[in-house]
Amino acid sequence: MSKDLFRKRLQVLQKKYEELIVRPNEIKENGNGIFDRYQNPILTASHIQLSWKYDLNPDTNPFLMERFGINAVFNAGAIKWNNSYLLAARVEGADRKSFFAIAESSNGIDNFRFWDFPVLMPEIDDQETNIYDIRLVQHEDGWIYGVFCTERKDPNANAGDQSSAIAQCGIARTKDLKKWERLSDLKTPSAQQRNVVLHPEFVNGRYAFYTRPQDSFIDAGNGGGIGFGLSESITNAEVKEEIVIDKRIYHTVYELKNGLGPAPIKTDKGWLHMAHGVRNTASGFRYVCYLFMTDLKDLTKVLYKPGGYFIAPEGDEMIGDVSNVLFCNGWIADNDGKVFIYYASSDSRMHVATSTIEKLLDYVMNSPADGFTSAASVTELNKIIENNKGFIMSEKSTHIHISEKTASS
Ligand code: M1P
Repeated sequence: MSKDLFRKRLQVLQKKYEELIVRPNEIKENGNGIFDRYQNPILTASHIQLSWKYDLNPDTNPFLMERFGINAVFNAGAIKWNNSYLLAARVEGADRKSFFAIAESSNGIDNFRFWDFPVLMPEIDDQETNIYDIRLVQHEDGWIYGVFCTERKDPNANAGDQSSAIAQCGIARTKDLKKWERLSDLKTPSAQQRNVVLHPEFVNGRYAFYTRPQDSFIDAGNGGGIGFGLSESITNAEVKEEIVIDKRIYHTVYELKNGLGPAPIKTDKGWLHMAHGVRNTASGFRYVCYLFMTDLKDLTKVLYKPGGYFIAPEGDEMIGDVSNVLFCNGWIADNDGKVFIYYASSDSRMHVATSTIEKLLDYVMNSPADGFTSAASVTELNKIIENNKGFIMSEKSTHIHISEKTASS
């Protein structure tokens, strides 16, 4: 390709890239009243800077080929920092290795732009193969922690088995999200760990972790559930006892496995948690997210837990590298009560949904809990329908017409 053609192709690529980055995001109308979804994903593989994917030197890359393929951008941790909304995204290369990269936006819903370089996370040993799903936590000890999954080939795998892996929890800390200090991996009594989250406050002077004990890499086995445990130290973190605070239950959206999402948000009513639940279907695993609330003093006590999911993949979100997955490991609560929920769809791209603390508390505290049987669901539904008698809008009216019962109440 001539240098002229090279230049023209580069101009087109740059124009398309800029258009994508500055594209405004709008709320999708007619939401469920609990949160709003937005029209566009906020981060995709196309949001990766050209300088990462291409060798931009016409002498060494005359065809202006992509040299470093990016497959997906998903499962981002989130933090509000210096008045900006930062996402630590899981960027997965075409080579299947994941790494973290920080993308920044001034409003939290669009214009997310990656910083110049991805995070160079120090390795803990030469067996660490893949890192992913970071949770960012501003801890009261003054550090920002990144708690993530670190994966190694299972040393006990049969000869020829190139898939079995051991997942554990990696821990790193930073003051500026650029330079990271790697600490020892978390030790727990469980064979494998994924979806570990650091609680933002000390508990009786100790660091508190939410864990997800599991027996093997894919299956929770006899383990599973969202665990909780304390560690004396963060530099050599060890949870000696895991108490399961949110179990897996037969015929629920979290029967196969579950795991905490981001660190919980503190409210005056309790700690608000987002978690994912997984069930198996004829077309593979289905991942959805649900909310629950724990006691402010006793973090192991679940106060409220609505039945079913809070948010599930819909429309285009259902399709991707691993279809039918909605996963969330980042959210930000602003001081004015607005909440930005950063979720990934189908292991492929990032989205935002917005709500408020007031709405999320209303949802968690007033939505019916799971009764665990069809009969219990119908009984609950009948109560709602019964209570709605007299509040039904007139079908003939094109205006909202509230019955006398409302007017007099
Ligand atoms: O592919 C879906 C998700 O699978 C894993 O989640 P879990 O540990 O709950 O099974 C993770 O690899 C996650 O990154 C991924 O989105």
